[in-house]
Amino acid sequence: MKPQDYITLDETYAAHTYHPIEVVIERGEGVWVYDVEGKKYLDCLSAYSAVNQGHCHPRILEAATAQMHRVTLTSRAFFNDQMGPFMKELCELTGYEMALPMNTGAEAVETAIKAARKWGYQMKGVPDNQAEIIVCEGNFAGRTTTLISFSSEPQYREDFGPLTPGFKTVPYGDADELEEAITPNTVAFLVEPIQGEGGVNVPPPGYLKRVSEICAAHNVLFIADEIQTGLGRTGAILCCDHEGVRPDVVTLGKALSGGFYPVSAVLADRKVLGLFRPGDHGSTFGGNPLGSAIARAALDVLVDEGLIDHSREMGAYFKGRLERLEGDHIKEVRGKGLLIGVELDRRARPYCDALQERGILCKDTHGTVVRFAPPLIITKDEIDWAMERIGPVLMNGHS
Ligand code: IF1
Repeated sequence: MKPQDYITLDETYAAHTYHPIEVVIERGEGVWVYDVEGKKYLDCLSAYSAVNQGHCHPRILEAATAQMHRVTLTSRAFFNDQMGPFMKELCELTGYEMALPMNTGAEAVETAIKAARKWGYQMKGVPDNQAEIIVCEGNFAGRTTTLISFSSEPQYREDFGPLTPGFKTVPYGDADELEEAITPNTVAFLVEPIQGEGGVNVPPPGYLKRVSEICAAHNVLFIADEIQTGLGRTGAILCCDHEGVRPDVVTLGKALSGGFYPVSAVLADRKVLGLFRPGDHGSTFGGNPLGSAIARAALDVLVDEGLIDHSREMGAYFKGRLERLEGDHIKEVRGKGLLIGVELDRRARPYCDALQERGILCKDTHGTVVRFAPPLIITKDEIDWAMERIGPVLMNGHS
Protein backbone atom coordinates (compact mmCIF):
# COMPACT_ATOMS: atom_id res chain seq x y z
CA MET A 1 0.00 0.00 0.00
CA LYS A 2 1.03 3.60 -0.69
CA PRO A 3 0.98 6.34 2.00
CA GLN A 4 -2.29 7.66 0.58
CA ASP A 5 -3.89 4.22 1.00
CA TYR A 6 -3.18 4.29 4.75
CA ILE A 7 -4.42 7.86 4.99
CA THR A 8 -7.63 6.90 3.18
CA LEU A 9 -8.22 4.05 5.64
CA ASP A 10 -7.81 6.49 8.56
CA GLU A 11 -10.14 9.00 6.94
CA THR A 12 -12.73 6.34 6.05
CA TYR A 13 -12.92 4.42 9.31
CA ALA A 14 -11.55 6.69 12.10
CA ALA A 15 -13.30 9.72 13.57
CA HIS A 16 -11.62 12.89 12.27
CA THR A 17 -10.26 14.30 15.53
CA TYR A 18 -6.87 15.32 14.09
CA HIS A 19 -5.41 17.01 11.02
CA PRO A 20 -2.12 15.08 10.89
CA ILE A 21 0.98 15.97 8.93
CA GLU A 22 0.74 13.64 5.88
CA VAL A 23 3.43 11.10 6.82
CA VAL A 24 2.70 7.41 7.46
CA ILE A 25 5.19 6.04 9.97
CA GLU A 26 5.96 2.33 10.12
CA ARG A 27 9.14 2.21 12.24
CA GLY A 28 10.96 4.23 14.88
CA GLU A 29 14.48 3.96 16.26
CA GLY A 30 16.04 6.53 18.57
CA VAL A 31 15.45 10.02 17.16
CA TRP A 32 14.52 8.65 13.71
CA VAL A 33 11.24 7.41 12.27
CA TYR A 34 10.72 5.79 8.86
CA ASP A 35 7.63 6.03 6.66
CA VAL A 36 6.04 3.18 4.69
CA GLU A 37 8.23 4.07 1.70
CA GLY A 38 11.40 3.89 3.79
CA LYS A 39 11.93 7.67 3.96
CA LYS A 40 13.76 8.72 7.13
CA TYR A 41 12.68 11.62 9.37
CA LEU A 42 14.12 13.24 12.47
CA ASP A 43 11.29 13.21 15.02
CA CYS A 44 11.10 16.67 16.60
CA LEU A 45 7.80 16.04 18.37
CA SER A 46 8.56 12.83 20.34
CA ALA A 47 4.82 12.06 20.38
CA TYR A 48 4.27 15.25 22.39
CA SER A 49 7.15 14.41 24.79
CA ALA A 50 6.17 10.79 25.38
CA VAL A 51 9.29 9.40 23.65
CA ASN A 52 11.96 11.28 25.63
CA GLN A 53 14.11 8.12 25.75
CA GLY A 54 13.97 7.71 21.95
CA HIS A 55 11.79 5.39 19.87
CA CYS A 56 11.83 1.68 20.83
CA HIS A 57 14.58 2.08 23.41
CA PRO A 58 16.16 -1.43 23.62
CA ARG A 59 16.33 -1.47 27.42
CA ILE A 60 12.63 -0.59 27.79
CA LEU A 61 11.74 -3.03 24.99
CA GLU A 62 13.58 -5.79 26.82
CA ALA A 63 11.76 -5.03 30.08
CA ALA A 64 8.42 -4.94 28.26
CA THR A 65 8.89 -8.25 26.41
CA ALA A 66 10.25 -10.01 29.50
CA GLN A 67 7.23 -8.87 31.54
CA MET A 68 4.84 -9.84 28.73
CA HIS A 69 6.04 -13.42 29.11
CA ARG A 70 5.35 -13.32 32.87
CA VAL A 71 2.05 -11.50 33.48
CA THR A 72 0.58 -8.34 31.95
CA LEU A 73 -2.53 -7.54 34.01
CA THR A 74 -3.78 -8.71 37.41
CA SER A 75 -6.19 -5.84 38.29
CA ARG A 76 -5.76 -4.10 41.66
CA ALA A 77 -7.99 -6.78 43.22
CA PHE A 78 -4.62 -8.51 43.81
CA PHE A 79 -1.05 -7.32 44.41
CA ASN A 80 1.62 -7.76 41.74
CA ASP A 81 5.43 -7.81 41.98
CA GLN A 82 6.07 -4.73 39.81
CA MET A 83 3.82 -1.93 41.11
CA GLY A 84 5.32 -1.57 44.59
CA PRO A 85 8.93 -1.32 43.33
CA PHE A 86 7.75 1.14 40.62
CA MET A 87 6.05 3.35 43.23
CA LYS A 88 9.14 3.28 45.48
CA GLU A 89 11.54 4.12 42.65
CA LEU A 90 9.28 6.91 41.35
CA CYS A 91 8.90 8.45 44.83
CA GLU A 92 12.66 8.27 45.50
CA LEU A 93 13.47 9.86 42.13
CA THR A 94 11.05 12.75 42.65
CA GLY A 95 11.20 13.15 46.45
CA TYR A 96 7.54 12.51 47.26
CA GLU A 97 6.15 10.20 49.95
CA MET A 98 3.42 8.56 47.85
CA ALA A 99 2.20 8.02 44.27
CA LEU A 100 -1.04 6.85 42.65
CA PRO A 101 -0.59 5.01 39.31
CA MET A 102 -3.02 5.62 36.45
CA ASN A 103 -2.82 5.31 32.64
CA THR A 104 -3.33 8.50 30.67
CA GLY A 105 -2.32 12.02 31.54
CA ALA A 106 -5.96 13.05 31.66
CA GLU A 107 -6.64 10.37 34.27
CA ALA A 108 -3.73 11.65 36.34
CA VAL A 109 -5.09 15.20 36.27
CA GLU A 110 -8.62 13.95 37.06
CA THR A 111 -7.14 12.00 40.00
CA ALA A 112 -5.26 15.08 41.23
CA ILE A 113 -8.51 17.07 41.12
CA LYS A 114 -10.30 14.40 43.16
CA ALA A 115 -7.41 14.31 45.67
CA ALA A 116 -7.41 18.10 46.03
CA ARG A 117 -11.18 18.25 46.54
CA LYS A 118 -11.06 15.45 49.13
CA TRP A 119 -8.21 17.25 50.95
CA GLY A 120 -10.24 20.48 50.83
CA TYR A 121 -13.31 18.91 52.43
CA GLN A 122 -11.52 16.70 54.97
CA MET A 123 -8.51 18.85 55.95
CA LYS A 124 -9.37 22.46 55.05
CA GLY A 125 -13.05 22.30 56.08
CA VAL A 126 -14.43 23.60 52.76
CA PRO A 127 -18.24 23.12 52.76
CA ASP A 128 -19.40 20.10 50.75
CA ASN A 129 -19.53 20.62 46.96
CA GLN A 130 -18.06 24.17 47.31
CA ALA A 131 -14.42 23.34 46.41
CA GLU A 132 -12.83 25.73 43.88
CA ILE A 133 -9.73 25.04 41.78
CA ILE A 134 -7.90 27.85 40.00
CA VAL A 135 -6.39 27.21 36.54
CA CYS A 136 -4.62 29.39 33.96
CA GLU A 137 -5.57 30.78 30.58
CA GLY A 138 -3.96 28.63 27.88
CA ASN A 139 -3.99 25.43 29.93
CA PHE A 140 -4.17 21.97 28.44
CA ALA A 141 -4.91 19.14 30.83
CA GLY A 142 -6.62 16.55 28.66
CA ARG A 143 -9.86 15.75 26.87
CA THR A 144 -12.30 14.42 29.50
CA THR A 145 -15.45 16.43 30.19
CA THR A 146 -14.17 17.76 33.52
CA LEU A 147 -10.80 18.80 32.08
CA ILE A 148 -12.32 20.59 29.07
CA SER A 149 -14.63 22.38 31.52
CA PHE A 150 -11.71 24.67 32.41
CA SER A 151 -10.09 24.82 28.97
CA SER A 152 -9.71 28.30 27.48
CA GLU A 153 -10.00 26.82 23.96
CA PRO A 154 -13.67 27.18 22.87
CA GLN A 155 -13.42 24.28 20.44
CA TYR A 156 -12.43 21.91 23.29
CA ARG A 157 -15.67 22.88 25.16
CA GLU A 158 -18.23 23.48 22.43
CA ASP A 159 -21.04 20.89 22.20
CA PHE A 160 -19.64 18.92 25.14
CA GLY A 161 -21.67 20.53 27.98
CA PRO A 162 -22.94 20.54 30.64
CA LEU A 163 -19.48 21.40 32.00
CA THR A 164 -18.11 20.57 35.44
CA PRO A 165 -18.37 23.52 37.87
CA GLY A 166 -15.80 24.57 40.47
CA PHE A 167 -13.06 26.07 38.32
CA LYS A 168 -11.80 29.66 38.00
CA THR A 169 -9.38 30.92 35.35
CA VAL A 170 -6.61 33.49 35.84
CA PRO A 171 -4.00 34.80 33.38
CA TYR A 172 -0.86 32.64 33.10
CA GLY A 173 2.25 34.16 34.60
CA ASP A 174 0.55 36.71 36.88
CA ALA A 175 0.92 35.73 40.55
CA ASP A 176 -1.08 38.75 41.78
CA GLU A 177 -4.10 37.59 39.76
CA LEU A 178 -3.83 34.19 41.45
CA GLU A 179 -3.79 35.75 44.93
CA GLU A 180 -6.80 37.89 43.96
CA ALA A 181 -8.79 34.85 42.85
CA ILE A 182 -8.28 32.77 46.03
CA THR A 183 -11.30 32.41 48.33
CA PRO A 184 -11.77 30.39 51.54
CA ASN A 185 -13.14 27.61 49.30
CA THR A 186 -10.09 27.42 47.04
CA VAL A 187 -8.51 23.99 47.44
CA ALA A 188 -5.88 24.05 44.67
CA PHE A 189 -4.07 25.94 41.93
CA LEU A 190 -3.39 23.73 38.86
CA VAL A 191 -0.69 25.00 36.49
CA GLU A 192 1.79 23.75 33.87
CA PRO A 193 5.34 25.02 34.66
CA ILE A 194 5.62 25.69 30.89
CA GLN A 195 2.43 25.61 28.80
CA GLY A 196 2.93 23.19 25.92
CA GLU A 197 -0.25 23.44 23.89
CA GLY A 198 -0.59 27.05 24.96
CA GLY A 199 2.37 27.72 22.65
CA VAL A 200 5.45 26.80 24.71
CA ASN A 201 4.71 29.64 27.12
CA VAL A 202 7.48 30.12 29.70
CA PRO A 203 6.26 32.11 32.72
CA PRO A 204 8.33 35.07 34.04
CA PRO A 205 11.30 34.07 36.24
CA GLY A 206 10.17 33.71 39.85
CA TYR A 207 6.52 33.07 38.94
CA LEU A 208 6.51 29.44 40.11
CA LYS A 209 8.24 30.41 43.37
CA ARG A 210 5.73 33.22 43.98
CA VAL A 211 2.64 31.08 43.29
CA SER A 212 4.07 28.34 45.48
CA GLU A 213 4.44 30.85 48.35
CA ILE A 214 0.95 32.27 47.76
CA CYS A 215 -0.56 28.77 47.84
CA ALA A 216 1.26 27.99 51.11
CA ALA A 217 0.14 31.29 52.64
CA HIS A 218 -3.51 30.60 51.78
CA ASN A 219 -3.52 26.85 52.55
CA VAL A 220 -4.12 26.00 48.87
CA LEU A 221 -2.54 22.95 47.19
CA PHE A 222 -0.06 23.83 44.43
CA ILE A 223 -0.56 21.21 41.68
CA ALA A 224 2.04 21.17 38.88
CA ASP A 225 0.99 19.39 35.72
CA GLU A 226 4.37 18.02 34.56
CA ILE A 227 2.88 15.52 32.11
CA GLN A 228 4.63 17.25 29.21
CA THR A 229 7.41 19.18 31.00
CA GLY A 230 8.50 16.47 33.43
CA LEU A 231 11.01 13.61 33.24
CA GLY A 232 13.91 15.52 31.70
CA ARG A 233 12.10 17.38 28.90
CA THR A 234 13.17 20.81 30.21
CA GLY A 235 16.59 19.73 31.50
CA ALA A 236 15.50 18.80 35.04
CA ILE A 237 13.61 15.84 36.50
CA LEU A 238 10.68 18.20 37.05
CA CYS A 239 10.43 21.62 35.40
CA CYS A 240 9.66 23.12 38.83
CA ASP A 241 13.16 22.07 39.93
CA HIS A 242 14.61 24.97 37.88
CA GLU A 243 13.11 27.38 40.43
CA GLY A 244 13.71 25.16 43.45
CA VAL A 245 9.95 24.84 43.87
CA ARG A 246 8.36 21.67 45.29
CA PRO A 247 4.66 21.45 44.34
CA ASP A 248 2.25 19.78 46.78
CA VAL A 249 0.98 17.54 43.97
CA VAL A 250 2.59 16.60 40.64
CA THR A 251 1.05 14.81 37.66
CA LEU A 252 3.24 12.76 35.32
CA GLY A 253 2.53 10.77 32.14
CA LYS A 254 3.85 10.42 28.59
CA ALA A 255 7.61 9.69 28.99
CA LEU A 256 6.91 7.84 32.25
CA SER A 257 6.65 4.80 29.94
CA GLY A 258 9.06 5.98 27.23
CA GLY A 259 6.15 5.83 24.82
CA PHE A 260 5.70 2.05 25.10
CA TYR A 261 2.42 1.98 27.07
CA PRO A 262 0.03 4.41 28.79
CA VAL A 263 1.43 5.01 32.28
CA SER A 264 0.70 8.09 34.38
CA ALA A 265 0.88 8.92 38.05
CA VAL A 266 0.02 11.48 40.71
CA LEU A 267 2.75 12.32 43.25
CA ALA A 268 2.15 13.90 46.67
CA ASP A 269 2.95 13.47 50.34
CA ARG A 270 0.87 11.39 52.74
CA LYS A 271 -1.14 14.45 53.87
CA VAL A 272 -2.87 14.37 50.45
CA LEU A 273 -2.66 10.88 48.93
CA GLY A 274 -3.03 9.29 52.36
CA LEU A 275 -6.67 10.50 52.41
CA PHE A 276 -7.78 7.96 49.77
CA ARG A 277 -9.53 4.90 51.17
CA PRO A 278 -10.19 1.56 49.40
CA GLY A 279 -13.07 2.08 46.97
CA ASP A 280 -12.48 5.88 46.63
CA HIS A 281 -10.71 5.57 43.28
CA GLY A 282 -9.44 2.94 40.86
CA SER A 283 -8.69 1.79 37.33
CA THR A 284 -8.63 -1.57 35.55
CA PHE A 285 -5.12 -1.01 34.17
CA GLY A 286 -3.73 1.47 36.71
CA GLY A 287 -0.60 0.03 38.34
CA ASN A 288 -0.58 -3.09 36.17
CA PRO A 289 2.61 -5.18 36.15
CA LEU A 290 3.40 -4.59 32.45
CA GLY A 291 3.07 -0.81 32.68
CA SER A 292 4.97 -0.79 35.97
CA ALA A 293 7.86 -2.87 34.57
CA ILE A 294 8.01 -0.59 31.52
CA ALA A 295 7.95 2.55 33.65
CA ARG A 296 10.71 1.23 35.91
CA ALA A 297 12.93 0.70 32.85
CA ALA A 298 11.93 4.09 31.38
CA LEU A 299 13.01 5.85 34.59
CA ASP A 300 16.26 3.83 34.75
CA VAL A 301 17.10 4.90 31.19
CA LEU A 302 16.54 8.59 32.00
CA VAL A 303 18.90 8.36 35.00
CA ASP A 304 21.52 5.85 33.81
CA GLU A 305 21.98 7.53 30.42
CA GLY A 306 22.24 11.01 31.97
CA LEU A 307 19.35 12.22 29.78
CA ILE A 308 18.34 14.98 32.21
CA ASP A 309 21.68 16.84 31.95
CA HIS A 310 21.95 15.93 28.27
CA SER A 311 18.57 17.54 27.64
CA ARG A 312 19.74 20.72 29.32
CA GLU A 313 22.98 20.82 27.30
CA MET A 314 21.44 19.90 23.95
CA GLY A 315 18.49 22.22 24.57
CA ALA A 316 20.79 25.17 25.20
CA TYR A 317 22.71 24.36 22.01
CA PHE A 318 19.56 23.86 19.88
CA LYS A 319 17.86 26.98 21.23
CA GLY A 320 21.04 29.01 20.74
CA ARG A 321 21.23 28.03 17.07
CA LEU A 322 17.52 28.79 16.53
CA GLU A 323 17.92 32.21 18.21
CA ARG A 324 20.62 33.14 15.67
CA LEU A 325 18.26 32.62 12.72
CA GLU A 326 17.41 35.88 11.01
CA GLY A 327 13.97 36.77 9.73
CA ASP A 328 11.50 39.53 10.54
CA HIS A 329 8.76 36.89 10.65
CA ILE A 330 10.50 35.10 13.54
CA LYS A 331 9.06 36.83 16.61
CA GLU A 332 10.55 34.81 19.48
CA VAL A 333 12.40 31.61 20.33
CA ARG A 334 11.45 30.34 23.81
CA GLY A 335 11.52 27.24 25.95
CA LYS A 336 13.73 25.30 28.32
CA GLY A 337 15.82 22.19 27.69
CA LEU A 338 14.47 20.34 24.66
CA LEU A 339 11.01 21.94 24.81
CA ILE A 340 11.46 24.80 22.35
CA GLY A 341 8.94 26.93 20.47
CA VAL A 342 9.68 29.30 17.57
CA GLU A 343 6.91 31.90 17.39
CA LEU A 344 6.26 33.37 13.92
CA ASP A 345 4.16 36.30 12.84
CA ARG A 346 2.14 33.94 10.60
CA ARG A 347 0.68 30.41 10.54
CA ALA A 348 3.25 27.79 11.47
CA ARG A 349 1.69 24.83 9.65
CA PRO A 350 3.21 25.59 6.22
CA TYR A 351 6.67 25.55 7.84
CA CYS A 352 5.97 22.15 9.40
CA ASP A 353 4.88 20.87 5.99
CA ALA A 354 8.05 22.30 4.40
CA LEU A 355 10.20 20.73 7.12
CA GLN A 356 8.52 17.39 6.50
CA GLU A 357 9.64 17.63 2.87
CA ARG A 358 13.20 17.96 4.17
CA GLY A 359 12.99 15.02 6.58
CA ILE A 360 12.07 16.72 9.83
CA LEU A 361 8.78 16.06 11.68
CA CYS A 362 7.51 18.76 14.00
CA LYS A 363 4.09 20.16 14.86
CA ASP A 364 2.65 23.64 15.00
CA THR A 365 1.02 24.67 18.23
CA HIS A 366 -1.22 27.61 19.04
CA GLY A 367 -1.36 28.46 15.32
CA THR A 368 1.88 30.43 14.96
CA VAL A 369 4.43 28.41 16.96
CA VAL A 370 6.70 25.71 15.55
CA ARG A 371 7.47 23.36 18.45
CA PHE A 372 10.80 21.48 18.50
CA ALA A 373 10.87 18.66 21.08
CA PRO A 374 13.12 15.84 19.88
CA PRO A 375 13.90 12.79 22.02
CA LEU A 376 16.38 13.72 24.79
CA ILE A 377 18.98 11.35 23.34
CA ILE A 378 19.56 13.68 20.39
CA THR A 379 23.22 14.48 19.68
CA LYS A 380 24.93 17.72 18.68
CA ASP A 381 25.62 16.28 15.22
CA GLU A 382 21.91 15.45 14.79
CA ILE A 383 20.99 18.99 15.82
CA ASP A 384 23.48 20.32 13.25
CA TRP A 385 21.93 18.01 10.64
CA ALA A 386 18.50 19.40 11.56
CA MET A 387 19.65 23.03 11.50
CA GLU A 388 20.97 22.64 7.93
CA ARG A 389 17.30 22.11 7.02
CA ILE A 390 15.47 24.20 9.61
CA GLY A 391 17.54 27.33 8.87
CA PRO A 392 16.63 27.72 5.18
CA VAL A 393 12.97 26.82 5.81
CA LEU A 394 12.45 29.17 8.77
CA MET A 395 14.42 32.00 7.17
CA ASN A 396 12.82 31.72 3.73
CA GLY A 397 9.56 32.99 5.17
CA HIS A 398 6.94 30.66 3.73
CA SER A 399 3.63 32.35 3.03
C1 IF1 B 1 -4.22 15.71 22.19
C2 IF1 B 1 -1.83 19.03 23.24
C3 IF1 B 1 0.42 18.51 24.02
C4 IF1 B 1 -0.64 17.56 28.34
C5 IF1 B 1 -0.61 18.09 29.66
C6 IF1 B 1 -2.22 16.53 30.39
C7 IF1 B 1 -2.30 15.97 29.12
C8 IF1 B 1 -1.50 16.48 28.07
C9 IF1 B 1 0.31 19.26 29.99
C10 IF1 B 1 -3.25 14.80 28.89
C11 IF1 B 1 -1.59 15.88 26.72
C12 IF1 B 1 -1.27 15.78 24.40
C13 IF1 B 1 -2.68 15.34 24.10
C14 IF1 B 1 -2.82 15.33 22.61
C15 IF1 B 1 -1.80 16.33 22.08
C16 IF1 B 1 -0.87 16.62 23.22
C17 IF1 B 1 -0.74 18.05 23.53
F1 IF1 B 1 -1.48 19.55 22.07
F2 IF1 B 1 -2.98 18.46 23.20
F3 IF1 B 1 -1.81 19.94 24.22
F4 IF1 B 1 1.33 17.70 24.34
F5 IF1 B 1 0.65 19.78 24.18
N1 IF1 B 1 -1.39 17.58 30.65
N2 IF1 B 1 -1.13 16.45 25.70
O1 IF1 B 1 0.15 18.10 27.36
O2 IF1 B 1 -2.51 13.61 28.69
O3 IF1 B 1 -4.51 12.16 28.43
O4 IF1 B 1 -3.22 12.84 26.41
O5 IF1 B 1 -2.19 11.25 28.06
O6 IF1 B 1 -5.15 15.51 23.00
O7 IF1 B 1 -4.36 16.22 21.07
P1 IF1 B 1 -3.16 12.40 27.84
